[in-house]
Amino acid sequence: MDLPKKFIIASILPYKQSEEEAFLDLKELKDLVDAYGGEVIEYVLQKREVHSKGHYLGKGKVEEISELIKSTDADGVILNAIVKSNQLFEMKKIFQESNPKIEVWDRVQLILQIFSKHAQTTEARLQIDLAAMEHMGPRIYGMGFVLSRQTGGIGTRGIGETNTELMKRHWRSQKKKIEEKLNKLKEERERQLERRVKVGIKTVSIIGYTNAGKTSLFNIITGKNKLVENALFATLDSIVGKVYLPTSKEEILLSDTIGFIKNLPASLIEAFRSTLLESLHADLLLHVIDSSDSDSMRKIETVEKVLFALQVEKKPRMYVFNKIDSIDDEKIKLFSDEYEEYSPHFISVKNNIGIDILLQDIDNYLHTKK
Ligand SMILES: Nc1nc2c(ncn2[C@@H]2O[C@H](COP(=O)(O)OP(=O)(O)OP(=O)(O)O)[C@@H](O)[C@H]2O)c(=O)[nH]1
Ligand SMILES: [Mg+2]
Repeated sequence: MDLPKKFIIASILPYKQSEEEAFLDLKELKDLVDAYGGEVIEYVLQKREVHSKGHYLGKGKVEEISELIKSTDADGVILNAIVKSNQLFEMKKIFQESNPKIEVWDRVQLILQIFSKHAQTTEARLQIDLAAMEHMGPRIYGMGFVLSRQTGGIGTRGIGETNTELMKRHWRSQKKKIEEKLNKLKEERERQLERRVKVGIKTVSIIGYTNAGKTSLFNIITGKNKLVENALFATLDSIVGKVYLPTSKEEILLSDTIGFIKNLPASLIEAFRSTLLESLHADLLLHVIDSSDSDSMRKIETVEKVLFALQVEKKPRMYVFNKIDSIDDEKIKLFSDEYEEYSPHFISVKNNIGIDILLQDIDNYLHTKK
């Protein structure tokens, strides 16, 4: 089956949300569609507070989208929210009258599709499949999500629309299989970590919103050459590299991992918990921020919320404002006042500014704390 490429994006605008926020949300959804490799051909906005039970959007909007599907070559509809799978299913049935091949996704499904495209390791693929199965429930087999080879997804397509009981049973047994495979991999990871703790190697972890420049920072510090891309979710796996600190000459480990984004359901955060394990056990977190992003403060908050969900909100962290080649001094002053308690650093990986001082301060931090 071909995955959809041309999308109509629909968003509900709650009355309390400002136009500016709504615009930023849509912009991010468009960036996500770009990262997926698709194209946005129409936007549909609906102003209403409570979403309609049966098919999420109001009747009028559903009709409007049906007409748009007929008059364009759209083969996908994306709702910019977390939507129940039965609502998506109901909408899909209606939209199929306009185009039998239409797929209807919510924001999470789009993110999962991007994840599954970028996942490199078996573990990442299994995690994504598990998150998708949890998010979509047994309806997953009829919702255009292709499970990876590791999960044994081949040959299961199509059950969804014919036999509900069979589909549920299959879903349960597949989910169990993935969980077992993941547990084995997780144990291996934990053993590695324990060995490191025993040897006494300190770890510093890079975290932050997607596209902030985390991998760029990781590369410049470790001398590695991991993929850097101006796209959301270029990195999905955890990577660890060795670093020699400038003064103490101590060898530490630096890790880079998946970026965060808002509106991620708990199941996805849970699924990536083991990928984030390195960060969860780190001695210090470097929270990298794209300072040139007009929405950076809201993104900082999102990251803080995810840290809270992962129960690591008490971990010491430094805020590392990246891309200062693209902002003025006034903005630097604003950030340094606002986030004083997080020992803000200002860097540009692009122009190699501030990296030495950052490393020196990491060294100082690791050697003065109790
Ligand atoms: N102007 C500017 N751009 C930068 C700088 N550092 C990184 N970038 C760009 O920002 C984009 C994202 O960089 P990545 O390092 O892939 O970001 P990331 O945080 O690892 O992103 P994900 O892995 O997708 O979450 C790329 O296009 C980089 O070239 C910088 O200092 N200045
Ligand atoms: Mg990255």
